[in-house]
Amino acid sequence: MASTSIRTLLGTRNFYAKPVSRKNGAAPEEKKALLGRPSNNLKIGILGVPNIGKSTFFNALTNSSVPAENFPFCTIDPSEARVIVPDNRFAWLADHYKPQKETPAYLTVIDIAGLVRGAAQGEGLGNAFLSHVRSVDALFHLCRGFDDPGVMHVDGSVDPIRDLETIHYELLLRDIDWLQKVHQEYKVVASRLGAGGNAVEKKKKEDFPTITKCLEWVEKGNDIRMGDWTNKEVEVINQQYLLTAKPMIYLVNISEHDYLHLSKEPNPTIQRIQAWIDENHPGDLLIPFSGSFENQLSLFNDTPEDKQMVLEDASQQVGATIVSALPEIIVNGREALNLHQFFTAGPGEVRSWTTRKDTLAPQAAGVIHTDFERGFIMAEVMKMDDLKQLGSEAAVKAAGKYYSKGKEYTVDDGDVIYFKFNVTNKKK
Ligand SMILES: Nc1nc2c(ncn2[C@@H]2O[C@H](COP(=O)(O)OP(=O)(O)OP(=O)(O)O)[C@@H](O)[C@H]2O)c(=O)[nH]1
Ligand SMILES: [Mg+2]
Repeated sequence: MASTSIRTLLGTRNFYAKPVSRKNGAAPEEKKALLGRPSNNLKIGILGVPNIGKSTFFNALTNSSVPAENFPFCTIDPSEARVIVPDNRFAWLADHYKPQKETPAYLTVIDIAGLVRGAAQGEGLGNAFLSHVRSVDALFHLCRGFDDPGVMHVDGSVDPIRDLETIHYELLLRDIDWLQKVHQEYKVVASRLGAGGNAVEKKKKEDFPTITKCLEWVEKGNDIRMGDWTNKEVEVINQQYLLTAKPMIYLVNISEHDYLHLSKEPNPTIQRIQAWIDENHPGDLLIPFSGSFENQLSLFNDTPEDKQMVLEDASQQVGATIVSALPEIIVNGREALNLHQFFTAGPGEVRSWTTRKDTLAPQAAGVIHTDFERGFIMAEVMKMDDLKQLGSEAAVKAAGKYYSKGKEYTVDDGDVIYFKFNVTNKKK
């Protein structure tokens, strides 16, 4: 159960304490540890209140056809699909090497059931829903900004800020409940443990101050991801799978008319939501899109020329360049997950490989094959800009920009790598 302090906050609409900007504070010397799972196979979930176009968006984004009907909780079980990440660097490499096979990077997207007020206490799909949120690594927080009397809203009216607050509040409540339980458990261990205890108990005692700090932070109405945590604290936080630790991108589903006229007419809905983000979650990204427009465009996914014609027609009609919002959404989703790409390139295959930001060369090699990591000798690295500028691998070598990197090398986003490894280096 939530504490009295948060209960008092609950009655007020704007219950968020002023978050501390992540940019504040002295620049730490060591590299900041990342919140979230240390995996290369990360997923982004689509989150929001019911019946606002989440599945419609998912279908348009991933070329799928999950049910998207006009009633709340149309989605119950989550659907998962992969979508190609648009990447000019990959396109350039494919064009340059003209390989037999091209393997781009994918983003894994999950369509989650709608969340209603009271979910943390079991309303709607309640805890089942929250466990779906728990299983993803970042969130597209979708909200409804379109008026359509034909599409019902669970709370009776279109009010995106109310909806955003509903979701934030439920995620926060869930974290508070969770942290209170953990705090209670660790407190008991910490108070009865002198210098003794087994390794698990000692760890709990050691982590207790961080859990206390996190609990105090969320009870004041703050998201975990808005905090300025030390690397040691991040390690503790990452073991708790907290919902408010997940990166979030706000997607506002506006009408087709509003989307087409975005560059010409100020949009009060978008402005209001942007102001709300600036006040409550500074630095988070907002991307407007139109579910119905993207849905129509997706009908032409197999005929890109026709899709282009539709976009050109729309551009002519409104006198502005109209593009699909989906590429920007996908690219930013990948960014929110802190994913990087490195490339292997040759006449056989050009391939984009996904690692988490700050991955060392041997672990990046391990994404290709465990043997590559086990028998890692070196990474031969070209920087994408050098390759593009100098025009060929030979020219990069001649210019002395073909680098040999050892096991301490942190792979950069966009590196083109050839790994050298020794397969006779048997597992111990
Ligand atoms: N006018 C309009 N209707 C939309 C738009 N996007 C979705 N809808 C309609 O809204 C209804 C709900 O869409 P879904 O995509 O199923 O919504 P959802 O958020 O996945 O709903 P749940 O799974 O029940 O939470 C459907 O009737 C859609 O056709 C849009 O951009 N404009
Ligand atoms: Mg749905």
